[in-house]
Amino acid sequence: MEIELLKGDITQLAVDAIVNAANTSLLGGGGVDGAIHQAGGPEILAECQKIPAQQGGCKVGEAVITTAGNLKANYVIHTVGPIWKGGKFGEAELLKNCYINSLKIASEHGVKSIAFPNISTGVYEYPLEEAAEIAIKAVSEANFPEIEILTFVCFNQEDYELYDQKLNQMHK
Ligand code: AR6
Repeated sequence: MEIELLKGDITQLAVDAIVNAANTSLLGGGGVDGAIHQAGGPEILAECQKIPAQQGGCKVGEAVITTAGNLKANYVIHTVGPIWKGGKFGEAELLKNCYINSLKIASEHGVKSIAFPNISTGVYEYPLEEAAEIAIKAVSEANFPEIEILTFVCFNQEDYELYDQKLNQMHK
């Protein structure tokens, strides 16, 4: 799997699937979640609303998949990152699970290209450097041969520079 880095708005990407940093209700929110629902239109929320009835929403570290509505992507994969509480509450494992479970559900749907935002590092306050290390390690070690290209999407320059540095160090 090729790993790419991009600075910009994940809602604009023409990839098979974009990942959303959602919350357990799956009913929308701020940050990248708000941006995805706004750009993708009501179809995404309509599918999300059906999920809780079947599965009880989405637990932290897990992932579900819906249409991408009006977006260029075919799917949105909604995953719920952990809220940062200092690091002693299993946050690292839960964050890793977000990446692995998103890739798993993507591969089950024939996704060949996928883009991730920096899950948990906004409203949920996960320290960016640690989150980046977890994300890069998780996807580098994952074995989903059907997925050809993975893009980390950073929304601002500071995050982009940190990811660039970490990718050069960690992803050989
Ligand atoms: N494209 C790419 N990245 C973005 C975009 C965008 N359009 N918009 C924001 N980001 P956050 P979390 C970045 O807060 O910390 C929501 O209310 C942002 O700069 O969106 O997992 C949910 O409903 C940051 O780097 O997600 C949950 O309640 C990253 O996306 C809660 O926030 C994640 O920030 C989830 O919090």
